[in-house]
Amino acid sequence: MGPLVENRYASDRVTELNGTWQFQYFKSIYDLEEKFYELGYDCSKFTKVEVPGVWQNYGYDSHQYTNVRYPIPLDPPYVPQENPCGAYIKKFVYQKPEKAPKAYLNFEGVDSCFYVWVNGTYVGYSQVSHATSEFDVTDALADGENTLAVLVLKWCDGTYLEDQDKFRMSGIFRDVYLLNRPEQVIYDYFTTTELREGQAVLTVKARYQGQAVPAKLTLYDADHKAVVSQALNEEAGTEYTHKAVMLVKEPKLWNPEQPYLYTLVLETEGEVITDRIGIREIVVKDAVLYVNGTAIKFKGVNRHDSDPVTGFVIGLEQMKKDLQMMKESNFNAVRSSHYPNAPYFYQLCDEYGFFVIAEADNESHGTQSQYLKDSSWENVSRKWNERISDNPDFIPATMDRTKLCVHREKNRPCIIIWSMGNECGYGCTFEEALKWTKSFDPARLTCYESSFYRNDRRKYDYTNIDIFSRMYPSLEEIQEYMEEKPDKPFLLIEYCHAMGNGPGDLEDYFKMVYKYDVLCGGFVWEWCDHAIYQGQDANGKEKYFYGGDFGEEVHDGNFCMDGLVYPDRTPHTGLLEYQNVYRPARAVSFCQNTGELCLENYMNYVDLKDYLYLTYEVNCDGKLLEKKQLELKESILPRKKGTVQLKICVPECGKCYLKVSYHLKQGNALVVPGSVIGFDEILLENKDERNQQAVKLLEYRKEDAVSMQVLETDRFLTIETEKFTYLYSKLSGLFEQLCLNGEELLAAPMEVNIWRAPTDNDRKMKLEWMAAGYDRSKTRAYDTKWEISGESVIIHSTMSVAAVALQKVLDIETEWKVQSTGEISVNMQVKKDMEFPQLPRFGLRLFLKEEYESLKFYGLGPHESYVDKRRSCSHDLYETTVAEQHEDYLRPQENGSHTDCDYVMMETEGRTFGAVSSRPFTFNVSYYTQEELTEKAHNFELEKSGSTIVCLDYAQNGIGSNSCGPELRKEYRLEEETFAFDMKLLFGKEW
Ligand code: IPT
Repeated sequence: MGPLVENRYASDRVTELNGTWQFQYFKSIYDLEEKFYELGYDCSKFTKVEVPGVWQNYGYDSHQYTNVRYPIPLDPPYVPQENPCGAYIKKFVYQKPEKAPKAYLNFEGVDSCFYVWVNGTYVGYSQVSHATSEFDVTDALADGENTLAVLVLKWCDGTYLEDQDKFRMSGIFRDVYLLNRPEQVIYDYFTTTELREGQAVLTVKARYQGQAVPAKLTLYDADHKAVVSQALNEEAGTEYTHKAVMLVKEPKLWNPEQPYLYTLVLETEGEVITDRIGIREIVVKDAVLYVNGTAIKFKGVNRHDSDPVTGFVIGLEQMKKDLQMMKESNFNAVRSSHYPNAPYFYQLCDEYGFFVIAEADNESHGTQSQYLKDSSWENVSRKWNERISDNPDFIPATMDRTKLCVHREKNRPCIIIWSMGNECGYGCTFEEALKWTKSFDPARLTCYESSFYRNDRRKYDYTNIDIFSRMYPSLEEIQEYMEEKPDKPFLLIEYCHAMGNGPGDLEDYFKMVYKYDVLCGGFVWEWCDHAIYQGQDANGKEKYFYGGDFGEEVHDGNFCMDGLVYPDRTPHTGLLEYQNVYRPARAVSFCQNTGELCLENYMNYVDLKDYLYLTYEVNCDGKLLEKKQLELKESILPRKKGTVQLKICVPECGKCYLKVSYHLKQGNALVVPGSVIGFDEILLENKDERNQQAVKLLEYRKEDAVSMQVLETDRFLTIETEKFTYLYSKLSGLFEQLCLNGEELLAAPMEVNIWRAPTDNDRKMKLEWMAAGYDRSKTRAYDTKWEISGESVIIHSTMSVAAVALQKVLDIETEWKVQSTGEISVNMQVKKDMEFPQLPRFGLRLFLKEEYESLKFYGLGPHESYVDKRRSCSHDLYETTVAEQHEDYLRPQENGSHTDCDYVMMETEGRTFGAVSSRPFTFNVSYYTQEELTEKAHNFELEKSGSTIVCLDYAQNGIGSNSCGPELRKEYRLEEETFAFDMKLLFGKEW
C-alpha cells in the first residue's frame, strides 16, 4: 500500500506553501518598526530563505543548547522584553476551487509563537511549537496573487512549557499548506477498534463542519477489497454527533511485527477522506500489558526530530532512514520524546510497524533549577510542582497541549500510550490532563514519568495513570517494585543512557525485562546525538559543535550527544550492541554430541520459522572451518523454545566457537531479506580449548645458544646480544629502549598505565579518579635484582605506582624474563591500596614507532568491546589498521578496546611486534595518547602523537551508563585488591 503520506500533496485541494520565502531577522521585537505585513510593503531588505527552516541555520541569532535550565530568567509568564523575531513573507497564486471554497491555512510547527496576516488582514495568533495550527482564511484570500505574512517570536509564555533537553532553535520548521474543503464536511472523526470473540468492532465517531451531510464509510483490506460499508448515523456524544459501528469478520490484526493496515474511506458529497486503520486491542490485566492478548515487551528508543544540518526540520526521508535503522537493530517502539513529531511520523510507524508512546509538548523542567536555600529533595520537589505543574493557572495551557497531541494523532494505531509530557513534576494540571485523556480515549493507556507516583507522600490523584514509568532506575529499584505486589505495569521510559562510549548495561536490563511480565520493556535514551554541523576544517575533517561552542551564557556542554547514532546517523557501537542484545532469537543450549541447538523466540508475535533462517559456522583459532545455512522446519512461537539439528565437526585442539547468525527470511518494508539481525556465539568443548597459535607463541623458543651480556649502572641494565640491545631502567622497573637488529622499536620509554581518557559514562567517576591522582601517576622501582639463568636474564623489581602528594596506589612485584631470542615475558603481582577507587585500567603502555600501522589480533572484534559492552563482538582473528581502530567520538574519549584477546601482532614492512598471554587480555592501539583524548574537547582538534600507542591491559573498568544512569555495577569494576598480570612480548618473528 505504501504510506499515505507519500502522496500527501497529490491533491488539487492542497496548495503546498513550503519553498522559498522572504525573511528578515530582528534582534529585538522593538527593532521591528514597520508594518511589514501590509500589502505593498517594500521588502527589499528581506533575504530569501527556505521554509521550513530555523533561522539559526539561516545565519541569524545563535544556537543554544540547554537541558534543564531555561534559556531565560525563570519569571513566568514573562519573557525577555528584547525578544528576537523573524518576519516572513510568502507570495502565492490562488484560485478558489468551486467545489471546495473553504480555505484552511495550516502550520505544522513554528517555534515559539506567531502572528499571521493574509493580504494585510490579520488572521490570527498561535503557539505550542509542535502542534498544528489551522486558520480559516477563506475570507482573506483573493483569486490571483496573495501575500502571506508571518511574524515569529523566539520566546513566549509557551517557552516555559517547552523546556525540553534540546538545542533551542526558532522559526517555521515544519510544513505550511493551504487546504481547500467544501462548506459541509466531516470536520473531525475518531476511530477505535476492539476485539470480540474473533471479530473486530470498528467504531467511527464524527462531527461536521457546517450542516451534517450523508456520509458513506467503507473499509478496504490491504488487497483493496471492500470489507464492510456503513453510513454515519446521528448519535450525540460528548464531542461527536455521529457514529458508525462496523463489524470486521476474521480481522487481520496490527502489531509491529505484522503491521497489517486496512483503509477507511469516508465519503461525503463534496469530499473523500482516506485513512488507515490498524485493528488492535490494548489491555492491562494484573499489571501486565497485553496487545491483542499478547504480553508485550517494548524494545524502544527515545527519538527527537533532529538533524545536524536541518535542525528541527525533518523530512520524510530522514524519518524513514531512522526507522529503517531501528528496524534493522530490532527496535519495535519509539517514544516521540518530548513532543509530537511531524504528523507523517506516526503514519510511517503505522505502516512499518512500531509501537509509539506519543508525548504532549509539555516540559517545565527548568522550574526545578530555581535557586533555593534549602536544596533537600523535599523542598526542591515541592517548589518544582508549585510553580507550574501544581499551579491551577496552568491548567488551561496543560489541557491545551494534551488535547493538541491527542486530537491530532488519535487515529493512529501505532500509538499505544499517551504520555502527558516530560519532567514537569506533578500536580493539578496533570491530574486534569490525565482525567480528560482517560475519559476521551479509554482504549489507550496513559503514563507520566514525573508523577513519581510511588514515592511522593502528598495526596495526588494517580488513578488515571495506567503505567508506572521511571527513568534510569537501577536493577535493584526495579526488583524492589516487582517484589511489592505491583499494581501497574512498569516501564523503563528512559534507560541505558547512550552517551559517548556506551551504554554498557544493555544485557543486564534485557535480562530484567524478560524476568518479569510486569516489566513491559523500555526505551533507550536516546536515538541520535544532537550537534550542529559546521562544515569541514582545512584538513577536510567534518566539524560538529555542541553546547558551549556557540558562546552560550547557559549551556550543558555535550550532554546533547547521547544517542545510539552519530548526528549523521553513523551507528555508534552502542547501536550494534543493542541489535545483538535484542536479537529475535537466542541460543539457550547446544549439545555437541547430538548437535541439538535449542533456540528461544524473543519476538512478540511471529513464529521464528517464518521470521528467520540461520547460518552457522565453526571457527577455530580464527579459522573458518565450515559454514552452512539452515531453515527452521518446526514452529517456534513467541517466548517458546524449540530445537534444530546441526552437524558440525570440532577439532581436538584450539579455541572453537559455533556462531549462529539470524537472517531475516522475508524481509519487510524497511529491511531486505537475508539481513543479519543478530547472532549467538557458543564456545565448543574439545581436548585442548586453548588458542593453539597463542600456545605456540608462549612456548620458549630455543635457538642456537647466543651469549647475553648484562651491563649494570646505577640507573640502567643493558642487556645485549648480537641481535638486540635492551635498556632497562632501574628507576622505573621498565624498559626504555628495545633495539633489535639495529632498529629502535620504542619511541618513548615503556609505562605502567592506569589511566584511560574518561568516557562520558566516567564523567562522575573521573572526579574521583583525578582526586586519586590516576591521571598523573608515575611508576618507580625500589630495588632491582637480576641473574642469568640458562638462556634468559631474569630481572626482579619491586615497584609502585603513585601520584604527587598522595600515597601509593599500587605495589607491584615484577619479574621480567629476557630470552636470548629477544622475547620478553613479564609477570606483575599487583596489590592495590583499597582506600583508592576502582581503576580505569591496568596495563603496560608502549609507544611504538608510528610506522607500525597494521595489526592482527585474536579476540573480541571487529569493533570495540569492554567487559560489559561486548555483545555485538565475536571471537576471530581480525586484520585491521591503527587508523581503523579509532572510534571517532565527537567528544574524544577512551575507545577502540578489545577484550578477551589471546594475542596481538603489530606490523610494519616485514617487522613485527607482538604480545601474547596465557590469560585473555584487553588491548587497544591508537595514534592518540590517553592524555590527548582526555584533554581535547572535539575530535577535529585531535593531534596524533607521532607514535603508535599500544596499551596491553590486564583489564579495563566497565563502561556502564552512569552519564545519567546508576553507578557502574560492582561486577564490572576493576577493584580487586590483588591480581596478576602476565604478558609476553615478541619481536620481528614470522608468525
Ligand atoms: C532526562 C530527560 O527526560 C531527557 O530529556 C534527557 O535530558 C535525559 O534525561 C538525559 O540525557 S533528564 C535527566 C536530568 C534525568
